[in-house]
Amino acid sequence: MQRILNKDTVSHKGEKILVKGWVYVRRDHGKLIFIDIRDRSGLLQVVFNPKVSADAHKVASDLRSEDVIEVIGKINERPEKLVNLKMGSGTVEMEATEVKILAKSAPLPFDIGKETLDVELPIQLDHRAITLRHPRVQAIFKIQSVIIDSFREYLKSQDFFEFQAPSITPAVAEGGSEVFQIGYFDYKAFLSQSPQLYKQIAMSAFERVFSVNKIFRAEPSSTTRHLTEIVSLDAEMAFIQSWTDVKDMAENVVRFILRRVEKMCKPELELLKASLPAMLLKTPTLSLTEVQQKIYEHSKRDVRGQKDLNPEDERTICEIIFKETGSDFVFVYGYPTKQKPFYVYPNPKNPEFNEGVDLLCRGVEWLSGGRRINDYNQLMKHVKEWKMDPEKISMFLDAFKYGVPPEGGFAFGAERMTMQILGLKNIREACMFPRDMDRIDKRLSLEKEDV
Ligand code: AMO
Repeated sequence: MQRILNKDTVSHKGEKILVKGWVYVRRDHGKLIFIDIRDRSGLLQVVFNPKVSADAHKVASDLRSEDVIEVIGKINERPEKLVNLKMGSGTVEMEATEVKILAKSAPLPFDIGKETLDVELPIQLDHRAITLRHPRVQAIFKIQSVIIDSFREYLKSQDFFEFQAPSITPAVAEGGSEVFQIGYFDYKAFLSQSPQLYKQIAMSAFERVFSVNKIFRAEPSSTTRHLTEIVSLDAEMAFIQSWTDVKDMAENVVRFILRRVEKMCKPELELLKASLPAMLLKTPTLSLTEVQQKIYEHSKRDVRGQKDLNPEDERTICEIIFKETGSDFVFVYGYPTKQKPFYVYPNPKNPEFNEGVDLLCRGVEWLSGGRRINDYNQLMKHVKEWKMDPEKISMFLDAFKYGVPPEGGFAFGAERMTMQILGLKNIREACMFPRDMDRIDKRLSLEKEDV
């Protein structure tokens, strides 16, 4: 007999079919036993009635959460008052005639059969193999997969070419100390902080490129918005007229992603009680100086002249913009040139400030990008001023030596995007296997205690 997925059982009413999956919840109602069986498509209620099969009922009475079973039975329509619309198969149930145990589960450390997982996040992460089975947790990663697919789909529709960036690099692209140094045979190398230099090289050959790559940041602090291993969604495009072309492309990508998530992830969004962020036809766009002035006027906190926005500033400006316009997004451009990496294009009218741009959503920055320097001599000047070793980035510099048009690009962190779209409180919820300064699968502090 061929296996039918739970979600497809509704089109097999009156038929005897085979389903397979994990015991999600078991309820004993006197003589009747109800089991919600979970497979990759969702849940199905199976009823074990001793009058229908005494053998199947006997097996069912010993089943535990997460036992893996296969069941043969008849699909019956549920009486109207017992229809459960929260379940994809909620208009039907199976009346079991045979059941076989494929694998037994050990007792679970906590109950995962409830609608919300009442377990603190660190404990959830300690037991990731189990918590990944919870429908709410699964919904987060189903949506994340749609976000990443949609990023690819939109950029391909705009004639971008996907390339693979390396993870082992000879130099630090983004500057700063957030870099993991690795031993590379007898040499020193780094885990990639960003595919930045490689996407610019690839752009110089293919015009429009994107990549979906792991990046690594040695973030020395534990916050709700930082990971050490991140999925970076990067794009770079040649022949731009202005940094605003880059901003507009980024905005179109976000709009497309939001539309796709809305269309394809309705049950998951409902399960997570998530409402998508509001994006206007034109996202409000302000310079850093204007943002700082607004923060001053609204909250009397004087951050004017600061080199960057801190997390509180990001939250405040998002609140102000939401109140003023209804937009959950705001672009902020024009950062102090010296504050940003060497490749960012200084504003020709006011070179103290650059043509870099960030996109904030619901209080958190989730994208950076902007126009880049494409003139070789100007780039070399910055390489010197930023005290970089030209030898280490010679492949990158070669691209510019041999002619690169005006260009720019941007990058999103997939986890930040997922977190902000779904209104999650901690970025670790938006990463299947999060790494931070305290955790690589297990908590490192616990490892130390073991030693
Ligand atoms: P930036 O360093 O701002 O820019 O990173 C781009 C985006 O990556 C995400 N991100 C992170 N997410 C979680 N944890 C972290 N530690 C972390 N660090 C970064 C954020 C951020 O907006 N090369 C430029 C991009 C460009 O100009 O194209 C860059 O890496 O969502």
